[in-house]
Amino acid sequence: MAEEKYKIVVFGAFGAGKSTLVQALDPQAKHIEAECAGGTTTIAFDYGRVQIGEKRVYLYGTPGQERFEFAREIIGKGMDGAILLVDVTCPVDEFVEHLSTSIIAARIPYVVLLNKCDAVGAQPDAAKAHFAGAETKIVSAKDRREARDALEEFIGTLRPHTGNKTN
Ligand SMILES: Nc1nc2c(ncn2[C@@H]2O[C@H](COP(=O)(O)OP(=O)(O)OP(=O)(O)O)[C@@H](O)[C@H]2O)c(=O)[nH]1
Ligand SMILES: [Mg+2]
Repeated sequence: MAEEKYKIVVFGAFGAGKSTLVQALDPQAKHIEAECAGGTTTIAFDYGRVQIGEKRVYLYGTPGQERFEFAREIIGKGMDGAILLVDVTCPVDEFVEHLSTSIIAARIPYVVLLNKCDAVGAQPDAAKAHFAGAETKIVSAKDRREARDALEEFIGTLRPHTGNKTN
């Protein structure tokens, strides 16, 4: 049986935890980052691979800064599914709305992962209500088990891709 391949792209605002999620799912993950106030930020993309049984998942994390829209468009090409990662320690803003609208417009299967639920001030219920029309799951991207469970659950809802996806 041919190995099933999935390209999954993680979207989310600046600092939502996309790199943390990809790293939790694949400790060998690579990413290109730059120094910024208070830490680092992704300036190109995160890349990781995860094996779930017969399923090979290629994970791409996007840069969260608004000015990297072009990079998000390139990285998103040919994706089989999208993860919208939302930081529940701050209110959902216009940019997160824009990401959500873009994913829906592209008719890509997606899940909203409500992140940083372990943090002080987390308001997962408010975020869950905001995305009431979508599949949502409460996680902490820092928790490898939770991250893995969320990915497995999402991949289980997708149709297999057996084309010529590389990497
Ligand atoms: N408490 C807590 N902190 C988290 C969690 N996930 C990420 N963080 C922290 O949030 C900060 C930003 O995480 P990143 O993974 O760099 O966020 P990002 O979405 O990749 O950021 P950009 O690439 O700049 O868009 C880091 O300090 C992480 O340690 C989480 O589940 N819980
Ligand atoms: Mg990042």
